[in-house]
Amino acid sequence: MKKLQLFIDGNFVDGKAGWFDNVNPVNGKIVSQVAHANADDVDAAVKAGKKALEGEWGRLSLQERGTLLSKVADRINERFDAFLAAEIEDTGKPKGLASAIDIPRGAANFQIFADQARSFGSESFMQSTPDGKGALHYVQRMPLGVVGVICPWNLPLLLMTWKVAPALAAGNTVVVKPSEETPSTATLLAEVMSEILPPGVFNLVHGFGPGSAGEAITNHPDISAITFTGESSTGEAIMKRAAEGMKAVSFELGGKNPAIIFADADFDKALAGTMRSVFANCGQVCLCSERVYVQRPIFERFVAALKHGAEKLVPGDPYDENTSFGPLISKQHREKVLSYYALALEEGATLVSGGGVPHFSNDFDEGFFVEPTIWTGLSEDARVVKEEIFGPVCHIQVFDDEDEVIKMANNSEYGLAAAVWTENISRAHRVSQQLETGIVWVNDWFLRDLRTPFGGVKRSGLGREGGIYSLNFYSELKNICIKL
Ligand code: NAD
Ligand code: 6OD
Repeated sequence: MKKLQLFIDGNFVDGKAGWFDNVNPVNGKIVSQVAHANADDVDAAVKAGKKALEGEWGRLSLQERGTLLSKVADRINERFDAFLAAEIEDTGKPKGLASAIDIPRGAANFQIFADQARSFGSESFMQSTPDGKGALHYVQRMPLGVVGVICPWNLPLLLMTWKVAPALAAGNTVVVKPSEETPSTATLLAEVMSEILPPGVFNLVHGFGPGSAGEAITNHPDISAITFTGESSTGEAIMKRAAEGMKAVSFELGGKNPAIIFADADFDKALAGTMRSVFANCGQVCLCSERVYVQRPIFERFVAALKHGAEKLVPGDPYDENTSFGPLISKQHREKVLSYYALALEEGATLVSGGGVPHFSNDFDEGFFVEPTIWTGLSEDARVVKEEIFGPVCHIQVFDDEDEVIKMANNSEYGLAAAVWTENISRAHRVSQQLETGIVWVNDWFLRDLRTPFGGVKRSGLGREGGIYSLNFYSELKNICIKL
């Protein structure tokens, strides 16, 4: 059985809390044993991070750090197939998806922040003074220190590197905890880091949240900042702990995202885009649309077309090119999603499609698959319409006019992303500007430019990451004033 170790101070080591199982969601089989870190392991990782800040790493110029991060990007690309296999084994996602999104973004995240590090400038201000000689102020960007990076399981490499790369570009060291469900690509990344970075700059601890490595990171007095992606309630728990010691936090949290399809949309493009935004990665993307609003003249046609699309999705072997639909991440998550399938019917939904589990007559029956599921007919107050399910689901609601749909879209405790489909450019601007979300896509979904601010409002997050916004979070600014 494969063993995945911790990586602390440049060494692969066992965890002091023993081992836990890593399960393949395609068939429920255990594929590796993972070293379980306790608070002492986390403490060793933090100490290594502090030591590295005082050593060679702390003395590198931005340009030199940029060069090292470029090498990390290159190495991920060179080991593409190993990363791909590891991501597929942990998540069961189709090979086409992982090779188009997860692994390339893992490399791209390092490349963009390598480029940013190389081109990083700093502001200066000239001040006039009573003696007429003036003063020059300039801004120095300093690292925060040791940054705790806590990650989810849905896009494991993508979301981990999205935070590790800018943290390192800004000169910090990191203690990373991937999700307990997806430890493999993080372990491969540690192998890459061991070839390129000084010991202690990248430290990896495996484990769970409460009472385990995650909580130990949030409690550690020498962690300066925590960057976290995951559920909103976990973000709230982390924030309470981070208050002690005044740790900076950056949170990318849950969503209950609306997709709004106007009757003037390009129907086929809106349909294809909504198929992706509802069902991509089995609905396990924080940006997925679980609330779909369709304008009355095209409502019936759109519902029928989405049903047709959902029923053509093929679940199964991630390596089979015909497979377009993977499993949910775990047995526990499947139970949660299936509980919403039952709840939707209790709440009076009309089941348009799915609602059950697919059958295979092979060991995939032991995996964590569910059917893509569409409902209509619920009120906006139904729990299924309000709560994040994080599965391949949507409820489709009819609407008549802009004001009505904006009100419904904004009637959520979340505010991460929205998709708007219309061919009317004025409407596109008008509606986008009124939506209470961190991101609005018009006539597309999950189209990313890594320089743009990414994050959510309300319970969907705190702060923005991406390009300079990431570097602002991961650096401490110092004003130096030189009296001339
Ligand atoms: P989760 O909150 O259960 O776990 C995320 C990570 O936090 C894991 O590594 C877990 O071990 C750790 N953790 C859990 N409790 C902790 C605690 N008390 N202290 C410290 N660490 C703790 O989330 P998940 O189930 O892994 O991911 C799915 C959720 O993530 C969904 O809600 C989804 O919307 C959200 N998400 C958001 C974004 C975004 O960009 N906004 C991106 C991806 C996922
Ligand atoms: O694309 C990104 O940078 C990003 N943070 C995506 C988040 C996806 C959520 O599951």
